[in-house]
Amino acid sequence: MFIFTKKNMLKNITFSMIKPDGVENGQIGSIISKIDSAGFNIIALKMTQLSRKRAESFYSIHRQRPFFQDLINFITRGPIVAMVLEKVDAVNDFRTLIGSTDPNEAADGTIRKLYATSKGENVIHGSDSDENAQIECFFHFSNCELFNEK
Ligand code: 3AN
Repeated sequence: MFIFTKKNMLKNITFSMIKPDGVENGQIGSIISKIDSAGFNIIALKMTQLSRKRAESFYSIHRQRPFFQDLINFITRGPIVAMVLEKVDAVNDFRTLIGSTDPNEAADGTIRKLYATSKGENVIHGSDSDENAQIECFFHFSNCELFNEK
C-alpha cells in the first residue's frame, strides 16, 4: 500500500493503458497520435505485461462481476502500454477522448469507436476519477519513473 505525501501527488493527470488488443492489432502509434493531438502530455510511458496477480489487483473492484475471469484472461494475454498523461481536467477530457465502454455506444471519432471491437476488448483504459488516477499511476510506475528522482 502506498502512502502519498504532498510532494508525491501528481496534478492534472490520468492513467491510461493501451490493452493487449490494441498492441496486437498494431494500433499503438495511431492511438498515441490521437492522445498527442488532443493536447495530453505524456509524462511516463512503458510497454509491460501484467501477471494474473497484478491484473486481479488492478481490477479488484470488478472481482464479483460475471466478466471478471474473461477480463483477467484478456488483459494478461499480451503486452500493454501504460501511460501517465497530463492535461488540465485530464480525467474527464480523456474519458471523452476514449468514448463509452461499449464501442457500439461510443461517439464518432473516439478511440474506442475507431479501434475497439467489443465491450470486453475495448482497446484502452482511462481512469474514472482523480483519486483512482493517482492510485493507478503509482500502481504501474515507481516514484523514480514519475518524478525523475536520482
Ligand atoms: P471503463 O473501462 O469504460 O471505465 P469499467 O470500469 O466499467 O469501464 O470496466 C472495466 C473494464 O471491464 C472495461 N474496460 C472492459 O474491458 C471490462 N468490462 C466492463 N463491462 C464489461 C462487460 N459487460 N463485459 C465484458 N467486459 C466488461
